[in-house]
Amino acid sequence: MIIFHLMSESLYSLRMHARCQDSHLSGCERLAATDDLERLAAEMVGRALQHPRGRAERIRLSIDLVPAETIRRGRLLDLHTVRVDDYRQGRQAARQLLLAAGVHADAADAAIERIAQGAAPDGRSMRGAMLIDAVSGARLEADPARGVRASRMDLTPATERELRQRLAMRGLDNPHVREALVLATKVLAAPQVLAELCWSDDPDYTAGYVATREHGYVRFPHLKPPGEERGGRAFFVRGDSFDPEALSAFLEHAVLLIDEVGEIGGTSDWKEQPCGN
Ligand code: PML
Repeated sequence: MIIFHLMSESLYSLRMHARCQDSHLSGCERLAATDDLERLAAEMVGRALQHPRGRAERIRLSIDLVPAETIRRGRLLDLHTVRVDDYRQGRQAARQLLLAAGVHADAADAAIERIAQGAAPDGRSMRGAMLIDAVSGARLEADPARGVRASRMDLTPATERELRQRLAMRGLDNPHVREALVLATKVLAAPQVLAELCWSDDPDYTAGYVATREHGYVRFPHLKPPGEERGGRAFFVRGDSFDPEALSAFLEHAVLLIDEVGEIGGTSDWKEQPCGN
């Protein structure tokens, strides 16, 4: 549950997007106090230049002041890991969790297949997420190449320190986990979103997750085979009450500063549900 209240200090929103050979390479988001701005901007540029899929040819860095009165606060989703043998079992387990969150089977299957095949029109990974009608499986985003982005969210420095310590105890303190957990927390704060499915487009990183309000952020160490570059995100929405403008405005523009760590749980074995069709 996200609890919102007002901040007293303004912050800067930093957003980086890097491209290589005319396609998306890397992107990230931070919120920073004035004192941290230069350090974080330099870190973002370094990251775009050292990406495992290549060296950035174009880096866009946007920095915007965020007035104090527009900043909301919240708590991270709880996290735990489900052990799966390989990506096929991982996708079955992810599907099962999506169904438990109210996503219909055809919609879950369509999203898994689209991410696996490269959801952008050119068959590559999208920069943003697909918006999927949780009942019909129809794609709802206005621009299927760009998709929808979740932006302007971060941890307070003290929360980041605590999160890193607690993730380190589980061997999970890496940027993939930290950034995905923050992003999923913002996505699930949107009342229209039922669930998120994601796996990485980094060929060396096979893990992914399903995030839901009931179960939090559930990681699967394998949602794709090693070496595979295609990955991405799907946000499942209730088609009957879907308001595209309100959802995009919240995901892309509302500012969320997270000041509380949720539960960082251990690893459990996946158990197939007999009726998980
Ligand atoms: C990404 O970094 O591209 C997405 C990462 C998803 C999984 C992160 C995790 O291991 O929990």
